[in-house]
Amino acid sequence: MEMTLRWYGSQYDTVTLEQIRQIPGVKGVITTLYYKQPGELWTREEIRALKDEVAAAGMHIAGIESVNVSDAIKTGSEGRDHDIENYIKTLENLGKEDIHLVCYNFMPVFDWTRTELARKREDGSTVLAYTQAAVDSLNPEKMFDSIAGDMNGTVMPGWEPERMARVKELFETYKDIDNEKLFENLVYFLKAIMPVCNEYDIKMAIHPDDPAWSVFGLPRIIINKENILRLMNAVDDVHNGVTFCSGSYGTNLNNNLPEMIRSLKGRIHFAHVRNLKFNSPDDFEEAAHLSSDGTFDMYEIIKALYDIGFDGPIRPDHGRMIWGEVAMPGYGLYDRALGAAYINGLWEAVEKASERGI
Ligand code: DNO
Repeated sequence: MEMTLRWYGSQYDTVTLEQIRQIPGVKGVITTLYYKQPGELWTREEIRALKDEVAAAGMHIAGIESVNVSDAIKTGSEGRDHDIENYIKTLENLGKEDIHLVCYNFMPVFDWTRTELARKREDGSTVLAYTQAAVDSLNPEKMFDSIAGDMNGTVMPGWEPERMARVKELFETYKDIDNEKLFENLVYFLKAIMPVCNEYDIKMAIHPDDPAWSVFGLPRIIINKENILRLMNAVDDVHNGVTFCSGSYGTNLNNNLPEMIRSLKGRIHFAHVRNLKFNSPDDFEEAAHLSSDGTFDMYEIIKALYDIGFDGPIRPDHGRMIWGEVAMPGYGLYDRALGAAYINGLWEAVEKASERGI
């Protein structure tokens, strides 16, 4: 595996490349052209400028998170083929710039959903949290307003104000889309892009839906072992792969994370590793990465990744806000750096134990 950190670009991120470079073991960043709209073409020049900026700080781009998929592609409506054309050209340009991993999602309307961005914990840190009761009592159009005040002046992925201003219209667009239709549209998209992925060896890595159940009655198709394996089989090409996100699949306590990892051998191209602490099955918060702070056995997650021979980028995921840092919720420097150090430690222990036959 390669330890990495997500970075949103110098205009958007409170964390600098210079800081990231000092986290032990991190030489790669996971980044994006954050200003690009879904469906827009990424030029080679823009990609190269980003690459040069990262290289000037002594690092490299280990993957893109995300090249976002447009609503026309997700809903299979007018403009889909045009947007797929742009997606293909973008992948070609990434490939020519020697970038071979792309994370994306196929979630309707909202990317990941949390109901609190700054829940205070006993130790004074604040974390992202979710309660089903809060979602159930909320008008989806008010979702953005209800959390916008806690974004610390940042633009959160999937929660861009321009996008949120169109929430009502977006709901309308998805009104005839059920799980099967959404799945079909995803397969259509993947089949269209596989040739360029093969030509440039670009590994597509779908991010699971978060939380792993339907919110506001919207369809959800990447939430468990059964449906991720169905997708792997529907487009049976190594370039159709997975971002294994423990914090997203883990929102459903019925998902056995190490077992899921083992079932996806050869198809996990990217891993997001974080812990959750469940107060009840309907109320969870994003704990520190440490096993004992949350509900998951992080050792077993890392061991499963090690055992299947996972060799892609891994990144600590949402961190707590600690030590007075003011940053994008979940994406501060300090707790993610602690997460990286912890995951590195687990990996080293698992690797050495295995090499020594322990
Ligand atoms: C949240 C992230 C997601 C993820 C996208 C991938 O913090 O994990 O926004 O990047 O779903 O396209």
